[in-house]
Amino acid sequence: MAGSQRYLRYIVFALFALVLLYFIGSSSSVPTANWPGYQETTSPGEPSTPSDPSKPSAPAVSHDVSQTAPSTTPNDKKLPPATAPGERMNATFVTLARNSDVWEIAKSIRHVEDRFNRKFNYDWVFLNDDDFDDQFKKVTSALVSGKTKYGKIPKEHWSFPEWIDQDKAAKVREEMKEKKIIYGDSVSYRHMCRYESGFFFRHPLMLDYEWYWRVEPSIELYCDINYDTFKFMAEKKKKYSFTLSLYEYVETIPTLWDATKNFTKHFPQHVAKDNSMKFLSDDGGENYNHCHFWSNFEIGNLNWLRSDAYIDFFTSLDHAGGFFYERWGDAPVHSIAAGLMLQKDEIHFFNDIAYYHVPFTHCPTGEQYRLDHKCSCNPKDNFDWNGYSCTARFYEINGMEKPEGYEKEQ
Ligand SMILES: Nc1nc2c(ncn2[C@@H]2O[C@H](COP(=O)(O)OP(=O)(O)OP(=O)(O)O)[C@@H](O)[C@H]2O)c(=O)[nH]1
Ligand SMILES: *[C@@H]1O[C@H](CO)[C@@H](O)[C@H](O)[C@H]1NC(C)=O
Ligand SMILES: *[C@@H]1O[C@H](CO)[C@@H](O)[C@H](O)[C@H]1NC(C)=O
Ligand SMILES: [Mg+2]
Repeated sequence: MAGSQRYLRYIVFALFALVLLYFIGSSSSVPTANWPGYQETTSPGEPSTPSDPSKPSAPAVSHDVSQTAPSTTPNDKKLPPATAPGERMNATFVTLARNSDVWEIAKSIRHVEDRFNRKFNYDWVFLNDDDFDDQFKKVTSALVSGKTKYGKIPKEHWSFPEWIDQDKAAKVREEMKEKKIIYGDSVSYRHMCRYESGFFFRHPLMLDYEWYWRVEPSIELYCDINYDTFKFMAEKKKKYSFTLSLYEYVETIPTLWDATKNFTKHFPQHVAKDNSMKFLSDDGGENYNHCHFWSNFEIGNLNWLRSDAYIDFFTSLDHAGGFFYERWGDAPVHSIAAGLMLQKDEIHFFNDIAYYHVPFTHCPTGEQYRLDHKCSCNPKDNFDWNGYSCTARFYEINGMEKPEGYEKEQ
């Protein structure tokens, strides 16, 4: 008995010695610095590893460390609180995605969480025409700080309406393929555009919310957002917002404006008096200039999209058939709706949300702003004052003064 006890004590001691040696060894070897365990035990301010500094193990503290240590400066900037205080809005993020988008949406979520949502913990709704698989749910729910919800799109919202002539639609896809129009031959892209135009805000999971922020796979955010953007929208009485605007590819929407004019003729009551027609048209509404807000980013009001005005607009367009006979995008559809049916001052340009969706970047104009908000975008990449952007026009029709230094970015 006594012998086996001594034996046990010996093993325990040997193990302790091994652990000690491991710590001393790893504190000087570069690659292990990435191990979470290592970082935890050596984070600044905490007592360091159990090595005795008087022991000859000192050489284990390598010359690298002793040379760099005096030159490191403590971060004296005040860190923001982990979570913003105050009440939350009735709001959610929303993403339409396929299971195969999991890693690209994972990147997007990480950007949104790091720059904004870790402070606010808003929910995130994921929608798909198929069932989400376990991996998609596991990865995304681990990344989102709020609740995650997963919805399947009902078949009626992701198929051809009965009034669509299938042969005519197929012929168009063939022609567009020959003309090499992007996504011109895709059926699923058309369902996607129609869904984002007319249905996502009516999905049962979305009925629980008043505000949404749309996020697509592979987007990036480049500056800290330190206030509640949903609350801002509500307080300023905004209904729709954007970060990038540009001219739509004409070949995809040849008759969208005709369908719009037909709508306003039948529903003049839905047209706002102080609207943004000047953003959409250079001749008082006769022709569309193809300006639109890029809808892969949107913060908006769901009750507006669920209003009679918007639903009548979508239904009218849907019957005209352009989602299938042409290739109408949800961006011009949302933009025309916002431009005609909202008051001018209900549309907001989020200059402070630095955003990227291939191939365009919105990087806020003004160096001090970028420094204060820890922005990582190159101001040279900013698209706002480029000739293909419609953002200068938005400034002009709203009598807004362009930010200082914009000329240098043209
Ligand atoms: N569930 C599902 N989601 C889709 C489908 N097609 C596109 N989406 C999603 O719809 C959104 C828009 O699709 P994208 O492929 O990004 O279209 P895009 O932004 O015009 O083009 P990209 O430049 O390729 O990003 C994204 O959030 C996609 O994940 C589809 O067939 N099924
Ligand atoms: C959030 O908004 C939706 C849509 O307006 C509403 O039905 C729901 O009751 C609201 N929830 C809360 C908690 O206010
Ligand atoms: C014009 O709009 C009305 C009402 O939405 C619709 O009934 C009619 O079919 C439309 N006409 C055309 C040519 O799209
Ligand atoms: Mg996209």
